[in-house]
Amino acid sequence: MLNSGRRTRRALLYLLALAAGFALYKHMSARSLELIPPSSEVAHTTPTTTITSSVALHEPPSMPQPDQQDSKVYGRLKVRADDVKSFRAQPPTLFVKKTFTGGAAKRLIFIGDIHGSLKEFNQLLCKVKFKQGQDQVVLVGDLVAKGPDSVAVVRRARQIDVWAVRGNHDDRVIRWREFLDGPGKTLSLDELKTLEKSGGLPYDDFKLKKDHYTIARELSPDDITWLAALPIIMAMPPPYAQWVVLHGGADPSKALMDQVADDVIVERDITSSGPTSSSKDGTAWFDVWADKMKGFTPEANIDQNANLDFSVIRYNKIIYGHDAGRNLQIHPVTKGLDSRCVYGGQLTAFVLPGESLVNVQCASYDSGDKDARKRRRRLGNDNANVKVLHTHEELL
Ligand SMILES: [Mn+2]
Repeated sequence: MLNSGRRTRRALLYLLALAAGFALYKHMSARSLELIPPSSEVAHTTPTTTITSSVALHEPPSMPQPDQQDSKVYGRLKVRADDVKSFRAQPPTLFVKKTFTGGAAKRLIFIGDIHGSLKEFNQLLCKVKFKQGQDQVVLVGDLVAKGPDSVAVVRRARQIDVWAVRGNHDDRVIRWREFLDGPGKTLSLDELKTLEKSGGLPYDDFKLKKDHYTIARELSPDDITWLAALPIIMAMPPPYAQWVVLHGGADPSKALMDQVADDVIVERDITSSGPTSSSKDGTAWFDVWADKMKGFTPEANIDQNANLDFSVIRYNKIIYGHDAGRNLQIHPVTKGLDSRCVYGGQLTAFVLPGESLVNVQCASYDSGDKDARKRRRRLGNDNANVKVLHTHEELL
């Protein structure tokens, strides 16, 4: 009886702490960090994300099967009250790059889903003869999770000043960090485990056995700010103004400005009811996109005017990742670059001008994830320990 009384008191204290943490979090978020793009760039912000409940920490979980996790719609907010705006959850849907850094046209090197494969990232940079200041690397998202060196990949990406879009795994890490910096701030790992068992974690795709939690803790404040600011869709500057980058897919029935962020980062198929993350329930989104583009003339887009109207459907070539199941997909108007690196496939680069493909063979990192998780656990929470151990210059 004594024990159960103590447990009840402890649970009450714990709820109080959660409520206090959440109140503070609301307060901080309300004063919000406004994302101001550099003046040479234009950000179109996404419409407010759907709010499903104001207090849902103990909402019963819908338990997805492990292999269905990628079929979930990500980013549905459960913790926030209606008036809480989070810049982390709401980066620009569309970010239009109007010029290259330094002004001069450069080689663009698009790279598929890296998933923490630092060694292969550096080997690929080496193989394409990447030169900082002369070339611009553009990542299609999913920099983190599954592979061994997620934090170092983020550091390396920042170091070489990549452009990138948000992938669904980046998104999950960002939401974990947001929770751990906010309502979950005071919770120990044991308390988080208890919360997970009772279905009390704020998102269905939060699983403590996955590595997103650890990565979220290890990223420095600067890392997480950088990662969270990545847009959902990025349009390239002249002379590549018809090229657009996103992680999953685009909905061919909508202009780029009107795309739904939650769909874009997970999309694989189009069904009669719209985009889905499934690759079995409809038509591959890139086939539908190619059909749609038949009605438009690419020439209208090749005036190299970066002030193009993104509020109407127009001719765009799209570079994306996410669909490891379909592997490399190179078509006239779409280029799918996820060639299964983290599963022992290749890491692929698509290079403009010239549309050449370059790849490196990857080690197989995601065979159950256990070893990678153990290595990360040993690193603990001291992000000073996580460094870029080698760079591609050292491989030259
Ligand atoms: Mn993905």
